[in-house]
Amino acid sequence: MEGAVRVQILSQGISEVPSQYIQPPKNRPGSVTENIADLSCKHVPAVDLSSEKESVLPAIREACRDWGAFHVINHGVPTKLLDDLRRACFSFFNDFPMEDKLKYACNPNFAASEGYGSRLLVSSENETVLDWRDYFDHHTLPLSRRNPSAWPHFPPEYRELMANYSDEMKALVQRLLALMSESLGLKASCIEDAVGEFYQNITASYYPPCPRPDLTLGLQSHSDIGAITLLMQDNVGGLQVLKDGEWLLVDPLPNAILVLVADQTEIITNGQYKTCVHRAVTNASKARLSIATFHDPAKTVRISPVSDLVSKSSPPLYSSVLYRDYLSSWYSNAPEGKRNLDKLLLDTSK
Ligand SMILES: O=C(O)CCC(=O)C(=O)O
Repeated sequence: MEGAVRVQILSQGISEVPSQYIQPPKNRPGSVTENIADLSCKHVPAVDLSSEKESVLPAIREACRDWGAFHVINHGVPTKLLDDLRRACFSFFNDFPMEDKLKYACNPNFAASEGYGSRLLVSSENETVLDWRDYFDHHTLPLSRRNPSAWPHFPPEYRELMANYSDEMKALVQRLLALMSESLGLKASCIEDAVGEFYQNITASYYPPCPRPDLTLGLQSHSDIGAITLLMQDNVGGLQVLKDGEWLLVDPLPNAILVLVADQTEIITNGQYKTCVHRAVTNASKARLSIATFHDPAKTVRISPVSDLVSKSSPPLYSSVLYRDYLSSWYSNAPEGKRNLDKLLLDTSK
């Protein structure tokens, strides 16, 4: 079954990549240098959450407007938990037999199904080029969706670490959404109220070394579907964000967490805060790990620009959308940057 092919297996001992992983020239990362410093001349901003609110709010406002992304430092999540979870996830992918890992294989017929997988989209029709990536997707919140027995039992500390991390990410996201709301002059609960109860998924992505980083992508260009994503990566590097038409590498910042504004927050803020288009490139020598924590609305929630950000001089830029419909269009059309969000743009010239 094609859904069961793992990149980690096919990457072993090859010098060329199979044709279905070769990107069309327009999507190729160009010559990928192993020296990350060469590529990172512009940096995603970093916000120190231990600073006074007077300096945090403008920093967040600027980052969400100009980048749709920012690192947070001094965020309060224990460094030991970040290190331990990174190590446990890497160990799952790297140290254990494939036959044991495949016992956790996700269902390739359902989008975002929980478990060990390799393909972002269900239908091969729309996914003509595959990502150079394996992943493990965990359904973590609300608690009614959380079933740790569906997560790896090796290494032994994996499940407990993942559950603790999920709780820490929820608390951090609540704090960040409050700051993001206040930075727009809205009441602190405004964005969280618009999103409603969080549907949280955690995806650990594992990018095996790739013999042709110039022809492949670890993860295709996309913006995240939900409201807000928190991402941690290891020190290998490979995440790029699209800024003013240019792909910029995001330097791994030790112990920082990267905040990515996602599509629903762009709608809720009526375009004041921008979703972040990003992708992952591969490299020839080192496996790379990232852990993304997505916070999405329930499928039954209707998302629209908040009334406080809409006026005669600032009309709604997006039509409202039922999150269920947004999800199914994203998964059936393929992301290609943020084209699914662009489809909701209203013509404000009339
Ligand atoms: O691996 C990365 O740095 C990016 C991961 C990502 O964008 C995702 O999981 O959606």
